[in-house]
Amino acid sequence: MRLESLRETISAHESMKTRVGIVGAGPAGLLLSHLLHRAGIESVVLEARSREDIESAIRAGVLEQGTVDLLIETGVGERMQREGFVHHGIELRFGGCGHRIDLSGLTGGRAITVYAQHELIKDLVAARVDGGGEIVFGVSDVTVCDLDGDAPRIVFDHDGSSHELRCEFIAGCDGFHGVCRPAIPRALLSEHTRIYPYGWLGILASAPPSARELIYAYHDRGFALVSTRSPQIQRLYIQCDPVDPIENWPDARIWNELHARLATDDGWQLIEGPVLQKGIIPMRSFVAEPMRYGRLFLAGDAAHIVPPTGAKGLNLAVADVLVLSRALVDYYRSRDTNALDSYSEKCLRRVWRAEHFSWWMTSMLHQAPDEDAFYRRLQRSQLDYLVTSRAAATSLAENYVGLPLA
Ligand code: FAS
Ligand code: PHB
Repeated sequence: MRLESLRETISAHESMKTRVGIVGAGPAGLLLSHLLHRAGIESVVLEARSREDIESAIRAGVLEQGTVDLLIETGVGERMQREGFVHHGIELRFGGCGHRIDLSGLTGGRAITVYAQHELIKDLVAARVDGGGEIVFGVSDVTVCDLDGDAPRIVFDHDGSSHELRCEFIAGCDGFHGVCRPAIPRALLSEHTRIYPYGWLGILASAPPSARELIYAYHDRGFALVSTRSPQIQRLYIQCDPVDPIENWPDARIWNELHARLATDDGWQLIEGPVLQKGIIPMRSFVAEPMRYGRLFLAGDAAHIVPPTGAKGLNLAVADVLVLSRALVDYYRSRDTNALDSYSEKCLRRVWRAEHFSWWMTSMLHQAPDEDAFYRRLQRSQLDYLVTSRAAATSLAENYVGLPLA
């Protein structure tokens, strides 16, 4: 059903019905809707923001091998294959020297693909709308109801009137600040949090790449990361105070810190360019357990957050909805609920592996204001071990490219 006719349906009946109600049109919600559609299972996606907003939000940039393979296998990877950049290694830079980690050589050929999250969002929205998908943009006052029965509902406002979506399952894909996780009774939910004493200042710059692969730099002044978006647009980050107002960071100061933190003994040069966008993101680790309550299933950032150092956030969302889509297929094909009943436990095993890897990468590479010289020696020892031991490098590589999906 195309968007316009959906509006007529909504306005005519004020109440809609579908099999799976999905709250949130981020990577989790959109990919889940796509995977369900391919299995002939109807869903409706309710999104608070506009299509333009979600297709322009600058966020993640690295796709694991498993994510790439899934997008290609399910028919939404064509532009990613054309416009994304496959990277077979990353560089760890410290003490004025760069050390390449041969991701593909250490993992039997697996790699990462650099492809901006908002580009993936465009591809998924196009696939759903072109495939007759039902996405309602600009909803508000969303409430999920009757989760502990077999007929849950989502009540929401849209275009000035109240609506009800009656469904059989609800996927809470509404991110860390959404309404679905809070709908789980507090007594049943365990939340695990770590707040880091630093954040990332990210910029988009109009410049050619300064390096062929991503550079993760450990420096006394703080962490720095060189990533990319295209031959013309580069993505760079520096560790900063998470509560610093962005006004404290004029472009010249940002470039000065990047030059200082990325300097090498062999004269490598960082190429500057006009800064097109800049912002500061705080960092936290967070896991909510369980990821299910009755007919509500949480997926992606609604259930867990990782610091971006391990490039896991988007990829965990993909892993969750692959498990959930398969479990819903089992249910609708044979009323088999085993996979639904084991959804949370199965997802949390991968979530905690990614939480540990992201915490480990973050703790190793960032200057911690409340840590001492002993801690910094441990960081340097860890880095030296990584670039001199095949076993240590293999462990980093297999986690970074992503462990095989379920
Ligand atoms: P998302 O947050 O992407 O999507 C949730 C959607 O739900 C949003 O579109 C939101 O508008 C909608 N929503 C929220 N409340 C709603 C409601 N009540 N009703 C309807 N809709 C509602 N990860 C990385 O791997 N690498 C990175 O470099 C990286 N950088 C990031 C930078 C920023 C600024 C942020 C915020 C996150 C970053 N992340 C990064 C993590 C990010 O990529 C997430 O892991 C990823 O977007 C998770 O996808 P979803 O779970 O779909 O959640
Ligand atoms: C990005 O390109 O945005 C990016 C790359 C690697 C990370 C985090 C973000 O670890």
